[in-house]
Amino acid sequence: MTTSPLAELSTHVADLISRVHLATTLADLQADEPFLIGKRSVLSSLQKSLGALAPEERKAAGAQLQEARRVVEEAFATHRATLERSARSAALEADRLDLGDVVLAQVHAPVAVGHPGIVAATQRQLEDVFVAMGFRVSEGPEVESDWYNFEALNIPPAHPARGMWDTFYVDLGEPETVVLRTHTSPTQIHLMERAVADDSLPIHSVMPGRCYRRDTPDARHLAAFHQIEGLVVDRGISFADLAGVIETFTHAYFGADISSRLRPAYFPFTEPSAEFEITCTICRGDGCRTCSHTGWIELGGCGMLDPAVLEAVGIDGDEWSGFAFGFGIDRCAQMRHQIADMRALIENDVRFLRQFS
Ligand code: FA5
Repeated sequence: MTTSPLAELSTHVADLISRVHLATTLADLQADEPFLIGKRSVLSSLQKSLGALAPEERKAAGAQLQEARRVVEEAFATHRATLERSARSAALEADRLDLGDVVLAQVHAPVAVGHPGIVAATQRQLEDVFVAMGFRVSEGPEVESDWYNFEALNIPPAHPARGMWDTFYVDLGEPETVVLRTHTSPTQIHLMERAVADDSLPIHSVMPGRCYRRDTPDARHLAAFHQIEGLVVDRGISFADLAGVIETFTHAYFGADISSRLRPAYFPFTEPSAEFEITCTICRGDGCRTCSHTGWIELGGCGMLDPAVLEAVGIDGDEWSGFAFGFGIDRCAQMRHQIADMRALIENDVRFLRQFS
């Protein structure tokens, strides 16, 4: 009687399964695959030997061998899944960033507390000075129509005075009809229109806010800067009232030792007009780079309201008169804190900013 080629099958299956489990890495298992379930496996040799069996025996032996192969392949797949899982966890573990130390370091580091920027702080101080003098504080939009920024201020299209303000236009509506305001003076118009509509004259207001000009930044200029506008509309107002307000403000804000002066100037919306200058605080009047060696720094412009402006907003110039002024908040901050170059205000160097906390 011949021994069946499958006589040792269960031993082979047990051997193959324990060999599967001997592999401790995916690479080992992969390398052994041909010997475990592939062409070089004992199962494949047994498959070939079945050919020698009688047909009726071959069928039963074939089914037995197929079952044995299923069991070994299942053990192989299960072990491969286990090895893949542990390989993934090992990779994740290797990538893990231990934040313990970092978090601890942050908890113990001193926390830097912010504070209002120097320009914002200056704006508040200026508002306080004017409120103490009896003014109210109002605000207007930064994006204006050509009418508010220019026309209502007696600057019609193509007027040569438009060259005084190098303008950023907003791409809205008809070309060159919407602007980033070049000064806070259009807010005067809004205020006067409102006072006429509400029948609430007189006006004693200051209007701080951001303005934009296509100016090349230098020691005294920025492209986005701040002004504070002043407007008084009342009965019997004269140039002496304007000069008194400017003088009182200068001493209240800069101190008694800083002088101011008014010099004749031209603005289309005031007549007469003046430029308002103070002693340069960097050189105390001796002359330096910041004041272009003049000893004086221009803070702003001012003047008596031009009758054409009163007419544009519907105020009776026979009954009411007034004055307006507008000056640079950044320029005030620069002079008050003796900052030689205004560009330092926008460079965000914390060593500079910390000095003004
Ligand atoms: C005006 O803007 C007029 N609207 C002022 C005015 C108001 C006159 C009311 C009469 C009545 P001017 O262009 O000179 O004027 O600007 C006034 C001030 O704003 C300047 O003196 C300066 O302090 C500040 N300023 C102007 N341009 C800049 C700039 N690019 N960067 C920083 N500050 C500026």
